[in-house]
Amino acid sequence: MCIDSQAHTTSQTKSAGNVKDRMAETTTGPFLASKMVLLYDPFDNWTYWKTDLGGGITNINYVSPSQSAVALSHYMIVNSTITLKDPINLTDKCGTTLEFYARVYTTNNHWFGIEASKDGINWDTIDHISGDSNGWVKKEYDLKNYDNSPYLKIQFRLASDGSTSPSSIYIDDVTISAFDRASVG
Ligand SMILES: [Ca+2]
Repeated sequence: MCIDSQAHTTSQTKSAGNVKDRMAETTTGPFLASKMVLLYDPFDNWTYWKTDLGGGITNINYVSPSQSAVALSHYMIVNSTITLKDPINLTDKCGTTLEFYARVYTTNNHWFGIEASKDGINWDTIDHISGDSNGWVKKEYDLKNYDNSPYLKIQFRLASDGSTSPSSIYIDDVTISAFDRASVG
């Protein structure tokens, strides 16, 4: 659901209408709105992403058969990024969420960053993970701060201190979804 001031105000305004209008809202209103999947990627291919160094797809580990995305640390590589190629348009969208599965193993001062951007230049850190996830874990993030933005890019980062200790992140089944604002009143 889109719990923001605009949706709320509209709903309140409509509630001032007659009983028939309110009944119509009850049957067609926000509670029946379904979330739209704006991007779903099981990493069968590398169509939607780009990487600077160290990123790609692999069949070593996966949730949905038979590939996932991976970034591996190597000596002298400080940052491996996996970045959405084309921005997602969230105009008139709300309740935006990001979900994916991750399998994380970081050593030393290496870490896995989940980042989002409204311009492809400045990146906000959504989460910062280190250590061993002990297998695949589902991650879910609220991206409502990006609701209605005409531009959203997601970036996964394996940050390394340049040491030779191995770290790896695997990512699968990335899903970005949101409600259509019109469908929630
Ligand atoms: Ca997959």
